[in-house]
Amino acid sequence: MSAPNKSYDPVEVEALKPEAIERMRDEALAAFAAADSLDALQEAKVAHTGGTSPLALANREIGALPPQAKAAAGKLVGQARGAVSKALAGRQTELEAERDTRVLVEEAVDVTLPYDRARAGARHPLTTFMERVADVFVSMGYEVAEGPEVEAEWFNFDALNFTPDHPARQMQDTFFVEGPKGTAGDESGVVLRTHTSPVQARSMLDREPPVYIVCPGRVYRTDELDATHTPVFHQIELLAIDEGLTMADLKGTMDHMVQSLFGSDMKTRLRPNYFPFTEPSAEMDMLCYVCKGTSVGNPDRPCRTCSSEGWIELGGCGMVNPRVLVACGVDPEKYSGFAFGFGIERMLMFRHNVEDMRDMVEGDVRFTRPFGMEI
Ligand code: FA5
Repeated sequence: MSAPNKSYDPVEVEALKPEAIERMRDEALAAFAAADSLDALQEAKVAHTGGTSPLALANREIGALPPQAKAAAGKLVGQARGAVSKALAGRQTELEAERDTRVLVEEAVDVTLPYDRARAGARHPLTTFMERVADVFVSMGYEVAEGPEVEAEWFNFDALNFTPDHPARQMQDTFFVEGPKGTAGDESGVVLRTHTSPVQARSMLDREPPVYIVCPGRVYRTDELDATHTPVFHQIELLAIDEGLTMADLKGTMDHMVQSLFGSDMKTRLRPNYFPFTEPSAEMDMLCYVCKGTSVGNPDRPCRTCSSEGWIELGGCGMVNPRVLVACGVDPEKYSGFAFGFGIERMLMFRHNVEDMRDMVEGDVRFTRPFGMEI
C-alpha cells in the first residue's frame, strides 16, 4: 500500500485508474461465468473477492489518495465490488440449481425395481381366507373344532352313514394308510380324511348338545392335479345341533356367511342333492357376486365368473341324518341339526378370478404377493 498522501498533492495510483478497476471487475465476472462447478466458483471467489484480490488491494489504495480524490475512487471501487458480489451470487444460485437438478436425476430411486433384501414372509391366501370364513361363524358363536388328517375309516365313512360298498370308499377315491375295512381283519382301516365331515362325528361324541362348530382343515383325495382339482385341498365344515333347528336356520346362516364375505345384497339357493350323512341334502349356490344374476339370458353382458349362470356353486349341505345322530350318541327325537361343507380353493378361485388351481399349490410367490402381507 502506498504511503499516506500528507501533502494533498494529486497522486496517480495505477490500481485505482478507472480502466484498471474495470479490468479487475471484468476479470472477476469472466472468472465467475467460466466457473463450471461450485468448487471452481469458490476458487474464483477467493481469487477475485478475497483479502489479496486485485479489487481488495485497490480498495486499500484509497487511503493513500488525497481527500478530494477519495470519494470518486471509493465510488468506483465500491461499484465494481458491488457488481462482482452480484455476479458471484447469481452464478452461485445457478450452479446450486444445476447441482440440485443433477442430484435429483443421478440419485433418483426407481421404487419399482426389484431389490435384494429378503422380503418378509406372509401367510398363504388360502390360510388367511380360510380363517376369515371361520371368523364369520366365530362371530355368530360357533367354536373352531379340529380333527386328525390321518383318520379312522369309521369316522370318515361309517359314522357318516356311508354304506360299506359306497363308491367313495374305493381305493381310486381315497388314500388308504392302512388297508380298507376288513382287508386285514381290522375293525376299521385308516385313511387320509377325504372331507372335514368326520369332525362332525368327533364333535358330537366330544360335546353335549347344543353343538355349534366350524372346522377348517386339509383333506385328501386321489384326484389328479389339474385346473380345478388338487389331491390335497381345504374344506370348511359347519355343524349345528340344537333343539328345533330346520333348513330355514341353515339357509339363514349361509345367507349371513355370503353377505359377510361378498356383500349385503348376496343370497343363496338350494338344489336337491344326496349325501349319506344329511337328509334332506342339498347343493348350495350363491348369487354371482359379479353380475348379481343380470347376465342370465343377456348375451350383451356375459359374465366370466359364473359363465352367465347367475349362480356359483358353494358346496354341499343338509339336515344331519338321524342315523348319524344316533351313531354319535345324540337323541334324534330331541335334537336336530344342519351341516354344510365346501372347498376353500374353489371359493378362492372365483372370489379372486384365479383361473388355475395349480397356481395356488405351486408355491410361486408371484401368485401370493398380490394378496398382500396379511399375517
Ligand atoms: C363333501 O366333501 C361333503 N363332506 C360336504 C358336505 C358337508 C355335505 C356337510 C353335506 C353336509 P363334496 O365331495 O361335494 O362334498 O366336496 C365339497 C367341496 O370340496 C366341493 O364343492 C369342491 O369345492 C371341493 N372339492 C372337491 N374335490 C376337490 C378337489 N379335488 N380339489 C379341490 N376342491 C375339491
